[in-house]
Amino acid sequence: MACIGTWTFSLAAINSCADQIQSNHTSLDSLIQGVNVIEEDPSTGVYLVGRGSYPNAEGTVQLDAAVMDGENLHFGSVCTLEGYSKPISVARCVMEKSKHSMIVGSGACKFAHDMGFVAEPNDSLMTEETRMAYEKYKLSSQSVDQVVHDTLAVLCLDKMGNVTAGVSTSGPPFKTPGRVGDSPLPGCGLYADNMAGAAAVTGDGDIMMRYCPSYHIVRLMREGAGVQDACDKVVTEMKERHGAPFEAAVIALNMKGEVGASSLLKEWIDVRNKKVYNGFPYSVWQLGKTPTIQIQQYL
Ligand code: SD4
Repeated sequence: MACIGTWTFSLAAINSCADQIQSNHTSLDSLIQGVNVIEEDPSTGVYLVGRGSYPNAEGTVQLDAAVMDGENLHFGSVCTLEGYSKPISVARCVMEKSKHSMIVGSGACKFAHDMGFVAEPNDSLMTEETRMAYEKYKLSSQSVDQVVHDTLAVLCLDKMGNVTAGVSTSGPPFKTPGRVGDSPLPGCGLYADNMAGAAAVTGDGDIMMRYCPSYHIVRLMREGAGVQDACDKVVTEMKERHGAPFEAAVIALNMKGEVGASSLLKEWIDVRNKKVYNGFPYSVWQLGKTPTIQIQQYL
């Protein structure tokens, strides 16, 4: 039993997942509940997740999310969902209650409504902080001071030996309306397969999606690679092929509950408290241990 999540702000999700998994809930139920904790918290929206996220260039919050069940390779995602704060729950419904794997835009909004989710006005998904940032963006036509690429990705392994991956993000602040990143794409933002384990990524999705890193990590594990080696190999390959620096970090979990992480980040500054981390921070829980934040050094 184990779970791992991207960045420091995932700790609340990992705490929730650890509690749920130890209470014999499935990795799928535990993961959705853990991700919902962050999606619903307006104070973590500035990390580009759920309520309180930055809007797109036209002032509309558009969210992407996905979930993948390693037991049967079932997958569900929503892209550019407007008016709903918990996109991963809608993604779960796509996986379990529709005959499709991905629903986007107005179709995703209609699907969410049909599934019983209650739509909110765009304004209630924003906070004073993100409203002001958007006003500043409109005046200067510039992005936020520093382009951020945070995303919440969580991987869980339950007592029954099932692994699940989930991702939720708004994408970059003031993105082009309709832009979809790597997060809701299977094999890119996330992948889970009980034959090997699960992986997920965070960073510049416009670049990372070209490398299908999550599938690649899981495939390497399936072929016998250790979880850390698989992460390092895939990140090294992206770095070499891309040539120029970009933001990328990966997390992975194998069926023994061992975790790995790798990144191209020399440092990460927490926008909330300005704390500087020398590498890529992530949260992890493993059976018998307390959930903690660990830091993966630049590769
Ligand atoms: C994306 N990887 O949409 C996600 C989240 C992110 O800037 O990096 N946003 O590209």
